[in-house]
This record gives sequence, C-alpha cells and structure tokens, in this order.
Amino acid sequence: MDGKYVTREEAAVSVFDHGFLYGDGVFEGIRAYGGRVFRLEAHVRRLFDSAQAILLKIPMTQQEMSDAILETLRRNNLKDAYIRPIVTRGIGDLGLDPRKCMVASVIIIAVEWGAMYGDLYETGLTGVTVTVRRNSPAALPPNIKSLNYLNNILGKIEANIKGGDEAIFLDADGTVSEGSGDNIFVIRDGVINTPPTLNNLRGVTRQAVIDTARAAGMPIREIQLGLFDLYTADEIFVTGTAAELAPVVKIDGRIIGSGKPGPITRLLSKQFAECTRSEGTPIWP
Ligand code: PXG
Repeated sequence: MDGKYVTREEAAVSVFDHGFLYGDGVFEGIRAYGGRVFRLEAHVRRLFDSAQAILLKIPMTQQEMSDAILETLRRNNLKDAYIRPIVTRGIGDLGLDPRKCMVASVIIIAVEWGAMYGDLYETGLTGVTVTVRRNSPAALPPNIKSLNYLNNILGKIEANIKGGDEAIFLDADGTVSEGSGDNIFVIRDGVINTPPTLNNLRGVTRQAVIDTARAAGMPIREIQLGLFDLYTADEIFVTGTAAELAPVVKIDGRIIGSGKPGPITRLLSKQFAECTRSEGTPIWP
C-alpha cells in the first residue's frame, strides 16, 4: 500500500478515499501461473490507459508498477496467484471534486489462486442475457476498468436470480457486449466471432485467444453480434483472467450446439493453457 508492505489485517483505506466514496479509481486483475506473470505488460498498460482516461495520475512509472507487482509476489512467496492492483483518486473530502485529492493511492493485493469455475470447465456454463444494459460508451466507456462495477454487479445479481452462471450483457441497441467479468466468443460454421471493443473491455485473455487462433490459422473476426447469433451458435465461450476460457452450453434456455463444450472451444482452451504455462514474466529472474 503506497510503497509499504502490510499484512491483510493492516491493509485499510480511509473512508474519505474517493475510490471508496465514489468508485473513483481504476484496477486490474492479473494471474501468475507456475511462477510467471501472464501478460504483465499488457495489464499494466491497460491500468495506465484506464487512469489516463479518468485523468488520474499514477505516482509511479509502468516499469515501477510491474516491479512492485513482482516484488509483492516474491514477498508472499506466490507462484500461482491472482493479483489485484488498484489505484484510487486518494483521500479527499465529502465533495465530488477530484482536485481535493492530492495524491492517488496505489494498492497491490496478491493471493493464491486456482481455477474459478471448477467442474464447469468440463460441463459448461449456463449463460443468461440480462435486462440491465451494459454501460453506454457515451456515459462510462466499458474500456475503462474503473472501480465502479455496479453495472456489472447488477447483471450478476440478475443472472443469480435467473439461475445462470454468468450474465451476458447487451448494449442499449441490443448488440452483444460481454459478460459481467469476461469477454464473449461465438462460433458458427467454423468461424470464431467476437464483438469489437467499443462496448466492452479490451480483455487481455480475449487478445491472447485472438493471437493463438491467428497463429494456428483459425478463422477469427471481430464483428457485431445480436441475440439471434447467440441462440444459433455452434459453440460459445467466455474469456477472462479469472474465468480463463470457459465454455457456455446454454443461453436463455437454448441449448448451444451439442450442449457440451465444442471441439473448437476445447482446442483453444488447450492452446490457451499452453500459453499460460510457457509465456510470462518470471517472478524470480
Ligand atoms: N470484461 C469485464 C467487464 C471484466 O471485468 C474482462 C472482460 C476480461 O478481461 P481480461 O483482461 O481479464 O481477460 C473482465 C475481467 C471476476 C472479475 O470476478 C473479473 C474482472 C475483474 C474483477 C473480477 O470474474 N475483470
């Protein structure tokens, strides 16, 4: 926290921090696999891009941020971990004006972490499209990974109520956007489709899957999708740092393809696992 290493119990933020009061701040979610941090530079760059978009000055360089993340992992002796860098606007008063906050606060949380969905990687997730629409890019661009996740949480609550494992968001026009914490891919006739990133987060996992598919010569394209494309897909999967690559086998009661994780999803999943095992910045150089 702000350059000091503290225990879980000691780690506390002020009630006057604008991150707490208003969600005024940005964050990242990063994974380490077998002692290597997956796509560290891409995550740190996105953190700084998010900060730039909300006019938040991070009081360190990208290199210093990467070094601090690696040092946090070393101090906790973590090899397989989830890392949560957070930058808040810092301590201000009860007014909104960010000019009252003199210095941004930097927090890095690192915890041990395994797979998120357990058996669901084998059996597949149930997705539900939610009535709450993804934040409009004209209001709060989904590209900013901000501390204000209420839109995502409202979708997740709706999915929970409707008995789904993940919420699938549409935007105000009914165009497919993303999940509550992951990007979406839709396969039809051997072509892998994913929405362009105007109405969703530029996922690091999304990019890794695009890179892997292109390297393997698989047809992949960024294209706007609607509900019909979801319901008539051969395969669907979602991608995220936490979710990794998770098959979706049912959406709104419609069975997708065979109702089991499809062959392209399974192949990409295997290729992604190879990436996470072989790529990455070593924690101990
Ligand atoms: N979209 C949104 C809205 C996200 O929050 C992704 C896509 C995937 O991006 P990456 O770069 O991780 O491939 C995210 C990921 C969770 C959780 O509990 C997920 C995220 C953040 C916090 C929690 O699943 N972000």
